[in-house]
Amino acid sequence: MGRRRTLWLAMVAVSVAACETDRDGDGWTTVTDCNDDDASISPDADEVCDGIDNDCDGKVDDQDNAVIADGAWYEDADGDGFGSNTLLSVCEAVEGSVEDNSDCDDDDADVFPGQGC
Ligand SMILES: [Ca+2]
Ligand SMILES: [Ca+2]
Ligand SMILES: [Ca+2]
Ligand SMILES: [Ca+2]
Repeated sequence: MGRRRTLWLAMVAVSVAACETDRDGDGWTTVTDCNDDDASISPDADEVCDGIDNDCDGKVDDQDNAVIADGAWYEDADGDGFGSNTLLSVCEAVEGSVEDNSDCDDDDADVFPGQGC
């Protein structure tokens, strides 16, 4: 590598660093901010159910275990319609999920509130 090319690379490196801007003023620059035009989106943000990656980890909504869902869905392992205490990280009801968490035995479909609980 020639001296000129080394100098050129050094200049490019300096100008790339100078391009590190924080357009939306959220404290994160274009390098770490996955949306530098929206201050509500940054690695500091909470992941919410809105179809976009709010916290810049590459995972959108309920692909992201950190998601804060609007509702609460619990696992219903035995399918009796009553859920266990296991809160699911989902944005909307999925198969095997219910909005209830009152099942005292989620491994037995014959035991549920009013029936053995
Ligand atoms: Ca931002
Ligand atoms: Ca995310
Ligand atoms: Ca989101
Ligand atoms: Ca159940």
